[in-house]
Amino acid sequence: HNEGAKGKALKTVPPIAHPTPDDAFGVAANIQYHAQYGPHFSPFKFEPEQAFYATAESVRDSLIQRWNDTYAHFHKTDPKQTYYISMEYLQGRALTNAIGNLNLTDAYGSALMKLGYDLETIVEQERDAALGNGGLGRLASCFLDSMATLSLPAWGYGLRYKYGLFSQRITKKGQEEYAEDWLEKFSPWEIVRHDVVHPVRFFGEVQPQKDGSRRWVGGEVVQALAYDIPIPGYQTKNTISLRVWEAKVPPQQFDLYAFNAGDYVKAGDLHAKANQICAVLYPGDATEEGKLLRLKQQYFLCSASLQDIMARFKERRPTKGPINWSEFPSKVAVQMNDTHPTLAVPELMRILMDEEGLGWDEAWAVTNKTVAYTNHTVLPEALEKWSQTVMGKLLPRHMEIITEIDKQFQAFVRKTRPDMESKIESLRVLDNNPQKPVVRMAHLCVVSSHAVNGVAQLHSDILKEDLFADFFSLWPEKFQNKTNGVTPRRWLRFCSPELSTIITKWLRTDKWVTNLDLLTGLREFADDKQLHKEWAEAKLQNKIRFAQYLEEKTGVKINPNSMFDTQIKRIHEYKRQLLNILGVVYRYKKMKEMSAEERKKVVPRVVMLGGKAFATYDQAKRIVKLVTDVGAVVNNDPEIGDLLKVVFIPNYNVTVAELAIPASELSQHISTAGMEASGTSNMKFALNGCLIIGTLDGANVEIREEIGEENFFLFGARADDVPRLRKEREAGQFKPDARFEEAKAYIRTGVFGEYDYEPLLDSLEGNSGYGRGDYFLVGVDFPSYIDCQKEVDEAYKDQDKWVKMSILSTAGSGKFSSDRTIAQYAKDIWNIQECRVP
Ligand code: GPQ
Repeated sequence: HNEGAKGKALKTVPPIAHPTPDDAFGVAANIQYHAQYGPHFSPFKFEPEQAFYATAESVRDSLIQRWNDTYAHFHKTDPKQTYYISMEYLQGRALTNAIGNLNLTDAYGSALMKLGYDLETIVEQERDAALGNGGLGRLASCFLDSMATLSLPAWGYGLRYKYGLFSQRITKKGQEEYAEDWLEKFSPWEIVRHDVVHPVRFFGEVQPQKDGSRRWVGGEVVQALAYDIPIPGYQTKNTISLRVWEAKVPPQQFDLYAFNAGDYVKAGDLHAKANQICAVLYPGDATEEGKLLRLKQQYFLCSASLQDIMARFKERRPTKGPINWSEFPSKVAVQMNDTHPTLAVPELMRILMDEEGLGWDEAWAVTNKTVAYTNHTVLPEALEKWSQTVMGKLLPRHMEIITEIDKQFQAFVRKTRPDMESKIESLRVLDNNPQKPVVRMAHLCVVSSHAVNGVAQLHSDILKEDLFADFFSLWPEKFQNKTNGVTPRRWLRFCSPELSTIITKWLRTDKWVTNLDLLTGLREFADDKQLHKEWAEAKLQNKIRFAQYLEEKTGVKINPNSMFDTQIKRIHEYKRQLLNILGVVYRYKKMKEMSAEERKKVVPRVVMLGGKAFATYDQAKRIVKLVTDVGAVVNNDPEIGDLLKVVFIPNYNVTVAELAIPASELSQHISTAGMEASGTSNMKFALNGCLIIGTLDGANVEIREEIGEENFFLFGARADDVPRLRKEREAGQFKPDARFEEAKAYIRTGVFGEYDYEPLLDSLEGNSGYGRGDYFLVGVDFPSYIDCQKEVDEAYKDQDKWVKMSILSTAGSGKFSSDRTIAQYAKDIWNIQECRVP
C-alpha cells in the first residue's frame, strides 16, 4: 500500500542529477525538457502558462527525489509518526515557496531569464489551491510547512476537492460566487498513487457474527484513491506529504447494460454519487442532502486515512507472529483538526475490533492513547452536532460504537465522580432530546482523546473555565494550550523579500527564518535613523506594489503615501467588519462637516476590507454590500479626495494576503472579546511590522504582551465583561453613545444609496428583530473604538514614532512562528522526535 510496499522492488541505479543552486543552465534545460516532452501542451509554444507548468514540473522532479529519500528514511528508522487529519488546507500557490525552500530561487530566476521570462510573471500564472475556508485551513498548511522544516515524521491527510473555496466577484449587487476550478487544466504538484486505494463503505447494515462480534456489510462502497502533494522543508532534505483522497468507483460498476438500453443516468449513477463526495469544499448544509453529503465527506476522509495508517503500521511490523496492538500508540499519533474528523474515533475502534479482533477495552485504550483533539471555536453554532438518525443510516456500526462510548462514559462518571450525577445529561456524547436526537461531536472528541487543546491562551482558558468546564474537572490533565503560529517562510521571508533583506542585514544572519526569536535582536536598533530609512523604504515599495494591484482589480486609484489600514478575514458578525465600516461612516461625516483649514490636519487613509461571506449568510453579504456602497460615494467625493478611500479587496485568498499584509501599516482585529479563538492573520501583520488596532481577544492578548502594550492600539470590552454587558443590553440598560447613533442615522439618510440596510442596522438595536439585539456589542465598543482610532491618527503624524513601533512589532513576533507551535505539539501531545534525512 505504501512507500515500503512489499513485493517486487525497483532496482536502484545511480540517481539522475538534479539542479543545484549554481546551475542555471541545468535548470533551464530541465524546464525545456518538460515543455517539450510533457503530456499536456503543444511542444513548440512557450506562453507564460505553459512556461509555468514546465517550471513547476521541473521543481517537482527535485521534490519527488527528496520525498522518496524522506519516506525511505522514515521506513527504515520506523519512528513514531504524526498524522494530521483536516477537512481543510489553504495551501495557496506553491512555486515561490518550493524553490525558496529548496534554495533554488536564483537558479530558477536566471534559468527563466535565459528562456525569456522573469520569475514573477511565471509565479503569477499559478492558481491558488484553496481547499479551505479561512484560518483553520491556513493553520493546517502552516503546520505542514513547520513539520517538514523541523524534519518531523509526519503526514497531512485531507480531501481532494474538485472545486475549492468559491471565487468571489463584486458587482453592483454585492458578492457573487463562482466555482473555483483549480484543477481545470491540472495541478503540477500532485502525484497520483494508483497503487494506494482503500474501500470506504456507506449505509448497509450490521450483522452479528456467531462468535459475538459484529460486522458491517452491504450498502455502497467507493474507493479512496491517494494523491500526494509534496511539502518541502526549509533548509532540510525532508519533504513530507499532504495526502488527499479522491472518490472513485471501479469500472465494473459502470452499468453497461443500462447504458446500452438508453438509461444513461442509471448507468453512471454510482460514478455520479462518488463524484459528489469530493466535488466541493463545504457543501451548503441548509438541506438534508447537504448535511448527509458533508457527513459522507467527513467519514470518507477518516476511513481512508485510518486504513492507510493501519496499512503502514502493519507494513513496518515483523511478518511473523501476531501484531502487538498495544504498540500502536507508540508508532502513531492522530491529531483531529477541530471536530470535522471526529469519526476517526469510531472508525479506529471499528477497525481494531471488527477487523483486527481486539476486545472493547483493548481497542479503547489504543484509541485513547492515539487520538488528540484541537478545538478552534467556542461559537455554539459552530460546534458540530449530527442527527442520530442520519448517522445511524449512513454509518450504522459507528452509531453503535458511539452509543457504547456514551454508555461507558456515563458509567465512568457515576463510578468515579458521584458528585457529578446532575451534570451527566449535559455532558453525554448523545443528546437524546426526543425532538431532535443528536451526537455531540465535541463531547465525543473530549471523551475519546488523551489531549484537548485550545489555540491561544485566552481561548484555552475559556475551554477550561466555560465550554468544557465539567470535562476539565473530570480530566484536568487532558487540557492544554497551544497558541497558534504562522510559517515565517511564506509570511515574511518570501512575501516580503525587501523587509527580509533588511532584517538579515541588521541581524547579520538569516537564521531568524528558522529561529524567529532572533528577531528580538532588532530592538537594539529601534531608534537607529538608518534602519528607519531602510524600513520605511521597504514598506513603501510594498505599498506601491499593492496599490497597483488594487487599481488593476478595482479601478480605484490610491495614494501610496496614505496610511494603509486593512481588515482581511472571513466576513462574520463576530469579527465585526460592521464596526469598522460604521467607524468609516462616522469619519466621513465628520470630514464633510470640517472647514478646508481643519481638513488639512487630517491623516490621509485608505481603509481596505476583504473577505468572503458564506453563500447563504445574508447579514455577511449585506456587510460586503455596505462597504462597497460607502466606497462608491467616498471615493468619488471631490471634497475628500485622497484624504479617505474605502476599498473592498475582491476575492481575498492566500495570494492576495501575501500582497496585502506586507503593504499594510494598520490592521484591524476587532472581534467581540471572547469570540475569536485565536486569529492568525494578526500574527502575520505584526510580523510584517504592521500595527494592530484590536480588542483583548484570541492571540491579540499574547501579541500585545510580546510586542509591548505601548505598540498596540487597544480598545473595547474585556471577555470577562461580555456576559454582563449583554445582559445589560438586553435589559435596556445600555445608553448608546451619540456618535454611534449619528453613524447609523447617516446611513439611514440614504447618502450611500437606496439598498435596504435596515436588517443590518436593526441588528445593532437593543431589541432587534434581526440578529440578537446587538449580540456582538458593536454599540458598546463603538465609542472606545472611535477614540482609539484618534490615537492611531496622532501616532501616524509622528512618523519616527510610528516606524519605531513598526520595528518593535516585528521584533516582538518571534513567539508566533508555527515552528514553535509544532515543536510544542511534538513534545507535549504527539511525543515524536526529529527524523532528519542524512
Ligand atoms: N476557525 Cl471551528 C476557522 O477558520 N474555521 C472553523 O471552522 C473553526 C475555526 C478559526 C478560528 O475562527 C480562528 O480564531 C483561529 O485562529 C483559526 O481557526 C485557527 O485556529
